[in-house]
Amino acid sequence: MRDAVLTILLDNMGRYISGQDISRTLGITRAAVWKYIKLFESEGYQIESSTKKGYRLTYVPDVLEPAVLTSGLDTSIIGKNMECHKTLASTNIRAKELALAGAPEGTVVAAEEQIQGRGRLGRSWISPSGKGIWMSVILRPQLSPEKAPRVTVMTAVALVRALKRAAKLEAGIKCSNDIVCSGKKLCGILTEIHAEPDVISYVVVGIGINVNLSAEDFPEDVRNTATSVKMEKGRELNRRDIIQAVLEEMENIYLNSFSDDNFEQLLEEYRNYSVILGRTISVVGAAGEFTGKALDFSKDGSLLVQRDDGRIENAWAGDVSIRGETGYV
Ligand code: BTX
Repeated sequence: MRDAVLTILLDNMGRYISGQDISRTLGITRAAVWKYIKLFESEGYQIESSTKKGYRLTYVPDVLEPAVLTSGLDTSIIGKNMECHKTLASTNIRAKELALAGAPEGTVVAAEEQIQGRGRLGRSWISPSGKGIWMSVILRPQLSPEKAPRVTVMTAVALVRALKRAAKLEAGIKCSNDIVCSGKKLCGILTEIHAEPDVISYVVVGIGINVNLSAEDFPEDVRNTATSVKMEKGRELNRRDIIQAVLEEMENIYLNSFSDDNFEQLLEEYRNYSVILGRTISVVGAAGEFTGKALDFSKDGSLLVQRDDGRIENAWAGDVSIRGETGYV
């Protein structure tokens, strides 16, 4: 009932709605509505009350809860089913449990804080409480497993578009898992797939966006290579706007640009956002390290690197780290 009352207020954000209308719609007393209003105020929501006009929601605190994140969300699949947690080990772990149990495509898991946030290759992801977007999306694309990297390409493009739209921030793509701004890491993507030999059964796309972190929120070994939306813009942003933009952009690409026919167009946009194409880079992977020129992205999403001796190698974003000649990018 709490969420139902909140949803009505959110759907009428900035407009008065009478206590009577709310009580009639939900079949509860006006006194019960008033109790919920007091509860929301104690949680940081700002609501104007007028004996004649009713209640008007004027401010939504920066909290992650399904009613807040889904109100006004313009999607038909992604985010229609949503779980929000105060603390999780990792949203990817929770999303994989849900996917295995049959959760519908588009299910989103978000957490205020992750205590075992994970990056690629067993690395950790700093995820302090209330300051970032730590979320995972479950998808079930009808794709053969070798095409799974498309999901990461799609997410990277969606993140760049969403940050531009919701935060007016120009970010770039270092490799498909790594979104950067001012030469520092702003977002990370961890895509995990579960597949039968010839078809993907589910993909969990883990998305980490540093929104309102300050330099002190990062441990010293990460501080020089990490940034946040707040550090770039000089002010805090509400995570809801960014989450909704990300989910909307993801769905837009997923429904319109994901087929074999349209993927080339998406890759073109991806190339435009790349901060490494044409540059000399180091590729660090399990087999060692080599330097070369970042030539292009193949149609499966791998990076083509021309080694100093002329040989061309495919580098898969999930398996390697990429470094600039003199630093992180
Ligand atoms: P990655 O392996 O490219 O990056 C991890 C590396 O980045 C770390 O080793 C560290 O050096 C640095 N790092 C750690 N935390 C941060 C941070 N907050 N900002 C910038 N740099 C950092 C990238 O892996 C993939 C990250 C995905 C995170 C999401 S959050 C939701 C979901 N759940 C989960 O456990 N992981 C994903």
